[in-house]
Amino acid sequence: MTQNRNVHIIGAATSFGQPKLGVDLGPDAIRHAGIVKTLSELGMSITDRGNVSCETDGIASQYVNRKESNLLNYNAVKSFNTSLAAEVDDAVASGAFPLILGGDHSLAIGSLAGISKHYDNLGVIWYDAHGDLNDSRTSPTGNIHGMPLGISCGFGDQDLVNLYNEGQKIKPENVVLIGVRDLDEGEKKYIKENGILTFTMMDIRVKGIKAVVGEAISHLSERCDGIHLSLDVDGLDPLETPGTGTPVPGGLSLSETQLAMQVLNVSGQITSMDLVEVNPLLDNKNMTAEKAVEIAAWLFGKKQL
Ligand code: 6HN
Ligand code: MN
Ligand code: MN
Ligand code: MN
Repeated sequence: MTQNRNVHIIGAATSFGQPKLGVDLGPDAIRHAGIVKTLSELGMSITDRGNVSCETDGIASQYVNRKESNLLNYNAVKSFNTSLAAEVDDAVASGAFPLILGGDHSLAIGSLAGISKHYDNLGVIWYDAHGDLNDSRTSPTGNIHGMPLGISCGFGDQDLVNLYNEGQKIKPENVVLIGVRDLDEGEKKYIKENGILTFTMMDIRVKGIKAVVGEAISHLSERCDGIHLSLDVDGLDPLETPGTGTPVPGGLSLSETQLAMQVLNVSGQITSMDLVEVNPLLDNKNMTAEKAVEIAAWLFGKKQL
């Protein structure tokens, strides 16, 4: 299989899933860092569909509706993701590879809702320092960006679980976590109870990133009809990607991430991607957005030589 070269960029300029300002500027920061030019030069056909618009009361809702049902900006997250799901669904229906730029990770609720409609057994690689498997009871923060993978697996608030189409979007056995090093107690329990294939940073230090990504691909390719990559830039070490809201030391280096993306590119199995949690207000001269562009370029076949 070769990777789809027809790429639709979708800006998911949301910060509703967490309280820090600026992550909604992530999609434009990644555009400024040259995502369209870089991927075009690799021979991809790129359509930038712009930023998803939606009916919320905008950024003001962060301050006005501080908490609803213990979940920060619950209504805004729901309505944003409903709009995003429709846009992503349309991109996939047109035959494109959707590349969703974030924005906080709560956007994966909508991206997975839109994409999973087109697959019977969508696989997901979650490249992240976190598991994003909380629900309103296990969450230490009430921030929905710590919940999208759990919600997509059918766990948690049922209105979010049933967003865009009824029911669970992905099966826990079709999920692989890579780079984890900050899990909450409820997330650890969920991983164990559901047998989610998990590669912590310690596993990566022992096995090497190439072997880990190889195992992830072989686990998913035998059971899945497509593989979505959800890449949170905090999966990398904060020295590489400082412009992000929940940095955790001890992460993947840029060259490990390069190797991971090259292994995924060679597999030809990745059918969609989220590139999330880029916050230019926390960044140093847009370097995190620049790294995000590099990461996407490797996934789409950029070579060193
Ligand atoms: N992210 N586990 C913490 C929480 O608030 O639930 C952190 C979540 C971070 C989420 O980085 O996408
Ligand atoms: Mn994270
Ligand atoms: Mn934590
Ligand atoms: Mn995340």
